[in-house]
Amino acid sequence: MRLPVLVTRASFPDIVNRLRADFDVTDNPDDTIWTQPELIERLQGKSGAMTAGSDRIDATLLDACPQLKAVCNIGVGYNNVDVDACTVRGVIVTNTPDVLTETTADFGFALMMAAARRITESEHYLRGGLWTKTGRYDMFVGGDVHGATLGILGMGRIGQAIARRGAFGFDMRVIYHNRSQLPAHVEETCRASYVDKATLLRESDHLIVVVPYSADAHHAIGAAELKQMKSSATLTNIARGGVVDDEALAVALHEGSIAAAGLDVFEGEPRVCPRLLAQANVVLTPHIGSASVSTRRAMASLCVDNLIAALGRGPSASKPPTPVNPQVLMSALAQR
Ligand code: 8YV
Repeated sequence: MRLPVLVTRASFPDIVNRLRADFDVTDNPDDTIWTQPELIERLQGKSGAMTAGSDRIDATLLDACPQLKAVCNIGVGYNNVDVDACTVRGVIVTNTPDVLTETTADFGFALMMAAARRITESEHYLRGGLWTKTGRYDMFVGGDVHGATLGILGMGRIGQAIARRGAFGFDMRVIYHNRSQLPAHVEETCRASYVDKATLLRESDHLIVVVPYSADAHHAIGAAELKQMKSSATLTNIARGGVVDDEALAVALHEGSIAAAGLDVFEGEPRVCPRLLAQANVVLTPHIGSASVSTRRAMASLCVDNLIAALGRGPSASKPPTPVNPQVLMSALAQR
C-alpha cells in the first residue's frame, strides 16, 4: 500500500519526486503558507510529513492527526516541533544536521564581516547617490576582523566551524561559551578557549550567537548582556529569533552601546522589529544562513531519505539517517 505523505513547503521537484516512487505525495508547489487549521486539514490521514521551520507541530496538531508517524523537518533546528509530544505519541522526528554546517558557518562569518566593515550601510550610501566626495579619511570606518577576539555563544558543529574560520583564516583569538566545555582535542582543532558568559560578553570584539533555541536560551542576549559588551563590538545572530532580544538590541544599536549587528533570524519572523529596520548599523538578511544551492539540495535530500526510511520504505534494514528521537524509531522498527 502506498502511504500518503505531505510536503508542506515547495522544494526541489526532482528531490521531492523521489518520494513518489513509494508514497502518494501531496505537495505545495505554490509554497502557500498554511494556517495551523489548514495544516491540520492537509495532514488528515497522512502517515508522514516533510516539514519546515514555518510549520508548528504541537500536541494539538498531533492529536488531530493520529495517523501521522513521521515528522521530517528540513533544518538542523527543530524548535518548531514539540519533540516530547511526538515521542509520547510514537511519532519519529528527524532533522538535517551536518550537511549545512560549513555553508551556515560561511554565512555567519560573512554577516559578521559585513557588520564590522559596514558593507550594507555604505552600499546604501553609494546607491543613494550620496558619495560625492572621494577619499574622506573617516568614511565608514569600521572594526577590524583579523586579529580581533571572536566570541561564540553555542559551540556545536556550526560554532566550531566558525571558530576554525576565525582562528586559522583570520588569526583571531577565539573564545566561546557553551552549556559544557568541549574536550581539549576539539578545542585544539578550532583553537578556541572556554570562558564564562560574562568574560565572553566583556572580551569579544565580534560575538556570534549559534545556540539552538530553547526556553533556557530565550533572550540569552538582552539589555543586560548588551550593556556588558564593548562599545566597538558587533553582534551576529544566525541561531534563532528569540535568542537575542531584538527590541533591546535596537536600543543598544541606537544608543551606540555596541557598534553594529548582523541578523539572519528574528523574533516572530518574517516580521522584523521596526526599530531594527530604522537602524543603519545592522545588516539584515531573511533567514538564509543555509541557502546555497548545494546545501539546500543536500538538506532536502536528507529529509527525503529520512522520510522514506522512517516509514519503512527504504532498503529493509535502513533507519532514518538523522533521527531526533531515536527511542521512537527503535519501538517503531520492532513493531514492523
Ligand atoms: C533553514 C535553519 O532555512 O537549519 C536550520 O535550523 O534555520 C535553516 O537552515 C530552515 O530551518 C528551513 O526550514
